[in-house]
Amino acid sequence: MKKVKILLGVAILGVAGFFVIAADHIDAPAVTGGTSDITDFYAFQGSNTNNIAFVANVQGLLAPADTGAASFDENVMIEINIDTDGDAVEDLVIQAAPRDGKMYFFGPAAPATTGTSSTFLTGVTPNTVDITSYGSSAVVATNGGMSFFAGPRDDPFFFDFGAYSAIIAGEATSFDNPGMDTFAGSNVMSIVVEVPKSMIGGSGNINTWVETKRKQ
Ligand SMILES: [Ca+2]
Ligand SMILES: [Ca+2]
Repeated sequence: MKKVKILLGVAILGVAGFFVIAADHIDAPAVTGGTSDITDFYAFQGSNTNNIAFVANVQGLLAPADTGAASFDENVMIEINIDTDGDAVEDLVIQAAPRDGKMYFFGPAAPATTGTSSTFLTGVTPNTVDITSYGSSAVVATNGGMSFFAGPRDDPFFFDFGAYSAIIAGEATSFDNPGMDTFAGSNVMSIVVEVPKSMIGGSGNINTWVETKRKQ
């Protein structure tokens, strides 16, 4: 489910019909708990049938008391990759990077480089949204049929990590009923982009994944 290089996080993957989820809480040591640590990636139909929404969450397990001080890292780019022709190579990317309280979104557009290295898209005008502060109503920016959000959110992921670990260790054979949501009450830093499917193109089936990349 996960490939890690030093300073690089990748949450994979998903095929088919504009609905995918990839999960990746609890990460490899090089990025665990860091500002580039991906928790989850979601893609699903947007607010109408013509749109698709992408959600990338990082910096998981933020305690409420710590969330107000959490921030996106200005040296970390979050890149949403979209493969539209089934070869598992991105044809389009959406890139997000913060500066001075705003999140800048580039694309979707064809990347100059594919794979593990990325450069910011050139020749496109980024869209911006004020990063929502913890406890405030969501600030959403819209432009050209696209919508953008960036800020802390309650982690929507549900998983009983304690029971999972016990099963893996051979100390249990099944999950408890009810289970315990390890992520209940914890927060993530989230970016959300909704775009018209017409901007994605292709056959309607896509592969999509998210990467975080630290400035070198
Ligand atoms: Ca491709
Ligand atoms: Ca890429």
